[in-house]
Amino acid sequence: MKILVTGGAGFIGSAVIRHLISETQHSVVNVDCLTYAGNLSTLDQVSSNPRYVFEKVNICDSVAVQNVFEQHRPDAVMHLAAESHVDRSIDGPSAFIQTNVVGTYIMLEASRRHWQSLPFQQQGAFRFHHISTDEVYGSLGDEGLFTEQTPYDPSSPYSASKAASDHLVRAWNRTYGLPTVLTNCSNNYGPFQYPEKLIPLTITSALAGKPLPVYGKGENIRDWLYVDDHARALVVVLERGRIGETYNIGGNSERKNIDVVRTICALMDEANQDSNHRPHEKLITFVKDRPGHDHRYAIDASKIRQDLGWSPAETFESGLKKTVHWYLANKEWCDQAVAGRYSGERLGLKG
Ligand code: TDX
Repeated sequence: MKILVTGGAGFIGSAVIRHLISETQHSVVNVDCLTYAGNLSTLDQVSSNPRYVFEKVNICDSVAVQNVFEQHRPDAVMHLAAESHVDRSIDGPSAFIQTNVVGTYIMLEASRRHWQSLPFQQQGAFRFHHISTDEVYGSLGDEGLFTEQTPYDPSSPYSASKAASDHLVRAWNRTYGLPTVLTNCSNNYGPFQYPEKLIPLTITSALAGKPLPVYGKGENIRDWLYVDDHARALVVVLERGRIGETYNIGGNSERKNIDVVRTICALMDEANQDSNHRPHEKLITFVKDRPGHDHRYAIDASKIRQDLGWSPAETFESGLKKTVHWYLANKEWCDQAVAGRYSGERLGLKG
């Protein structure tokens, strides 16, 4: 199958492409406009493969998107391109509305035109897979889990834009019959994540001996999913998910933020015995809370496990250890990713 992947130079998209090229026979057309968070070096290990092509295209450019469909005639779309950082959405929501809402609309319309032009048998096999987040469900209290039936209740401009895009995808399925599948995942972590998100920011700041900002009291809970487990789940859903269905994907790894940061500090102490910054825990700094900060996310992933046989391979402990070691071994990648763009400053307080 030829799969058009949007956002393939990003953190999750690049993990999906590495998985598709290394572990399957599918071919890939990577459509990415290379924003600050996009980085083609994430694809070095697969980019010379003849089953891989890159198209530098912004999904908001409908003419360029149309050309990509006409030129490559994909059998499926995996739509991952998105602005993803909650704090940036608080400071500047506009890019989130453009890319996540308008960009998804443009991808849906181009997919619909393309799908309608396919011969009848190929129409049935076509898929539009929209990759989304558990943040669309809002915040949990201390009990309960997000299921596929949880009502939408987004809190941030980011999660509201993803919720809007999910609604568009369902509407294109119900109204036009476009064969869609939708997934909502919990917090991803792993190699190549842009060092603005909690885990890579904590690791890179600890390495540099900089303060480790913990919002509020660090009591907020996230449910962590190793990115390669997520990539594998996405391909399972694309290949075997039922049209019109939604699947939640989570790693069964709920942790308080403060515990995540402390565990990273302990791993850094162990890995970097000669560091002057040991014990890294002394760098932890409690800072003003994020506006609209969701208390807890936790995914019930029983549907994807029961219907499609997927479950995560990594525990949080094994995945976090791999991640810390990856960042320690790839300091240069991090330095280049942020150079001239981001220096670890606090984001999300302009609201
Ligand atoms: O410096 C920090 N200190 C801190 O305490 C940062 C950057 C975050 N936090 C807290 C806020 C959250 O409770 O850590 C938690 C995780 O924060 P982020 O890494 O910003 O992720 P989150 O806001 O939970 O959203 C992420 O998961 C769902 C992704 O960014 C989204 O794209 C995804 O949809």
